[in-house]
Amino acid sequence: MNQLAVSLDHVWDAVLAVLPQRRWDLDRLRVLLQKEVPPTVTVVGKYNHGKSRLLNELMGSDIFNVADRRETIALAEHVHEGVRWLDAPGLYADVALQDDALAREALGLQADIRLFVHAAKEGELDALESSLLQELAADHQRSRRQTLLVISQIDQLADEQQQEKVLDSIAQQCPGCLLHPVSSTRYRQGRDGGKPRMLEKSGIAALQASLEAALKRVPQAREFERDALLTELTQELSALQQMQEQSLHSLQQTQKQQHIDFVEGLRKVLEGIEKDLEPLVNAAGVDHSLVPDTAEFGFKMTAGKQERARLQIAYSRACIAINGHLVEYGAVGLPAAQQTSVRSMDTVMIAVMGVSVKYRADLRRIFCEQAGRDKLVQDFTHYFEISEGRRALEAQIETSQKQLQQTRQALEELALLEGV
Ligand SMILES: Nc1nc2c(ncn2[C@@H]2O[C@H](COP(=O)(O)OP(=O)(O)OP(=O)(O)O)[C@@H](O)[C@H]2O)c(=O)[nH]1
Ligand SMILES: [Mg+2]
Repeated sequence: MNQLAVSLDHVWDAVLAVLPQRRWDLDRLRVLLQKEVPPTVTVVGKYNHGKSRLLNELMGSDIFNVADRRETIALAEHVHEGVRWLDAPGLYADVALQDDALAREALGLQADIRLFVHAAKEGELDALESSLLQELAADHQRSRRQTLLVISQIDQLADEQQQEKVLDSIAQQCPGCLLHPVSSTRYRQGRDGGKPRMLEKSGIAALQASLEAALKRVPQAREFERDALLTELTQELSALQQMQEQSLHSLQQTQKQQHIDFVEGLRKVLEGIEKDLEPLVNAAGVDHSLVPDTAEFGFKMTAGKQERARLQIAYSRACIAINGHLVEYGAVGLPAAQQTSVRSMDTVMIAVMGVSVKYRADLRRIFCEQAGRDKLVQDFTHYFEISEGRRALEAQIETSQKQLQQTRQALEELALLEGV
């Protein structure tokens, strides 16, 4: 494998990974970059329209198989006097779709010049031929690849008048096309039998002249096509890169902003809780909640019971406020690894706050001191960061980064082809 082939493989892999839908163009580009490939002429048309035979006459030797049935079923090539002649199966043979694929490979991938062959006895082009011809004309705009329209087997028409009629109707079907009426049979008879009149009537000389002119344009056309493909691919990759950069940036912004919003929101909730608890935890006088009830009070209400109930209600309110914030940010449940067999315990609230009863000193320490609040923010933020939504966002960012990296790589690789 030579140096170019090795680096081409890298370029292919890199660009194809990002633009798989461009496989065809990449393959064509590869052909164009292999400068040792001679200008390539192929035939396209329906089966039995005389394609193989025409190539043989143009080359001056019977290289390709000719038969009065569907004959050519594989691509065959022959290099003759600096031209690569490529015989292809007839299109729309409908017996084997594979034939069509091969014909299209010759047409789309390999050929610089296409001889579109249509047998005169068929009269007008049919719908499939017309649309293919249009496709090739559109391709010419893009790639500068040339198509010569050949009307073959004209000897099978009754007379000149009928020939005029057929040519006229085909000319109407594709305005602006130069038609090349030919007869391989007349050419062979004229050549072998030394009949100049027959040779002239074969139309082969005129086709050869057109073909020679087209062959002269091939180097220029190849250069144009190569540059056009490189430009198209580069532009597509650049546009993709820009889009991916924007979407990555916006994902990262979202990630950052969500974090800020979660922390700031939580701090606000905690400030509210602190205000709510202040009078309770700093109340003057005896802390009745710490005075245990004895059996003598039975079911009677005591100052201790009342105080403990007040504390419990205030604590519940605090937890409800915090939980509201957690719900808003989707950070309620524990990650799978931390889940227990008791589902009701698998909440971030319980993981952070525990289940122990809280007294004044606990509430003061937890909610009314900076260190307590900082600890809560730290703990809840930890669970927020490993919540499902945050993880998914992180994964999305990672994927975006990888995709962007691939696109950048593809652009770098493609740039290596400039000036090759
Ligand atoms: N009368 C006449 N017959 C021709 C001419 N050119 C080809 N034929 C005959 O038409 C038949 C088909 O020719 P091929 O060249 O094999 O046709 P093809 O288009 O390559 O056919 P596939 O390979 O099946 O797609 C053969 O019998 C040829 O001898 C021509 O100019 N005049
Ligand atoms: Mg053939």
